[in-house]
Amino acid sequence: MSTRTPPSSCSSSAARSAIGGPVVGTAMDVEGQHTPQQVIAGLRATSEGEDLVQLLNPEGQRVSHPRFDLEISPAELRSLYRDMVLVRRSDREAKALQRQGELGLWAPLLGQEAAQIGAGRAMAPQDMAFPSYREHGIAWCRGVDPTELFGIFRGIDQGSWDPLSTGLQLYTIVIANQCLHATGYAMGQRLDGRIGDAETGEATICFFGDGATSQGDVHEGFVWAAVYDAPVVFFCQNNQWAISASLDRQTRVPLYQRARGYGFPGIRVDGNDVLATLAATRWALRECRTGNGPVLIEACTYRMDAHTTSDDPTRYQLATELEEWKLKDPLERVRVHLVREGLAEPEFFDGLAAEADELALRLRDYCISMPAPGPERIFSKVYAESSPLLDAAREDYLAYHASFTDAGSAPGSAH
Ligand SMILES: Cc1ncc(C[n+]2csc(CCOP(=O)(O)OP(=O)(O)O)c2C)c(N)n1
Ligand SMILES: [Mg+2]
Repeated sequence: MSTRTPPSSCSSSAARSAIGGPVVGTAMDVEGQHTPQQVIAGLRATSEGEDLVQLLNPEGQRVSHPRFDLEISPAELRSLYRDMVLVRRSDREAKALQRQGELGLWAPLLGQEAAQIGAGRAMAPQDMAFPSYREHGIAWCRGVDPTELFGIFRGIDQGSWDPLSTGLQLYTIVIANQCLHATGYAMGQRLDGRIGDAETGEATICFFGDGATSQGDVHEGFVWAAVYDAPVVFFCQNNQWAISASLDRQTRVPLYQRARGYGFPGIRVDGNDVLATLAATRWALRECRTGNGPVLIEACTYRMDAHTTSDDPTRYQLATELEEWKLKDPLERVRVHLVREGLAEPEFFDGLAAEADELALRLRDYCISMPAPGPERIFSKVYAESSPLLDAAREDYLAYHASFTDAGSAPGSAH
């Protein structure tokens, strides 16, 4: 490709196609209007761009959107805020537990609460979610207790919840792999005739990151989902970074516009706006349940902490970038809105703070007293059914384990 163009953007005006021409549907051409630096800066804007769906701006004011609106009661608004506060508190507690050696690793969600609570609360009980490894807010909405996530991050199990009864598949570490799983599952929903009604039909929602969009699995998932009209919402949390690789290393067009090339709609929402995320995801899931899937949603947000607790973002992220995003904090704008509009009393905030403290204490108590699993567990949790080979390996390993006189020094001991 001979022409290199500035990277894509969360601001539609900055986008150009990979061959250098303007992208259909964008407001203006780049040349003569923006320097490459301005275009890159535009990548990180959630509050700009004419095609960004936003219903609550960073200042906490309701704004209207011609296509998406939301009738929401004060009680529902408080409930969304409560979800975000409690999910953030669990996330912060998990990080502290990791720093104290109680968890092996943690993948923080700080900054992505609105994207996840909006999407999670848009789901109906019969819908199925396919997460990656940072979807703690989705787990919360599906009724999976944060303690269930701790087993994975303490390294003692591979996920302990029931995907069928919760409507949440297990975490996936292999980047983008869940896009194939989700597409296959959604194709099954269609083949089983479980779609057709916006309320009672079923849909699938698949969560992945901006970095994942460069994986072949996303492409394959998009193609199969499109040509089989699979009822799947592809929900991309564009948090601007894939570990240390910034968005301009993934794409030359805004990610939501890629849907067009596959033949399904793509929507870009302010991922720090819980109302916009809820409205757009509700719409997309209803489309899928009706039989009009798939849909791509790009939620523009920001990872306000490290990629994981093993990462040091100060090596590659500018502090000023983080400071800019703090002004778009997903919780703060709802809090300001609730206060300014008189939709919540001080007692509500005090009660919520106490509830968050209680939750954090419960999580900590659970984590530090989590029982270590026996050495046989890795043999019972990988395959659905045993085999002679597996039986032999288990017997060998248990005998080896038993040969240690000091049980605490045996391989596989948690302490
Ligand atoms: C197939 C594969 N390649 C590489 C990795 C290592 N890896 C873990 S997370 C990550 C970045 C993912 O970034 P993104 O999709 O933007 O998700 P985010 O972590 O930002 O939520 C990479 C490359 C992996 N887990 N799987
Ligand atoms: Mg990312």
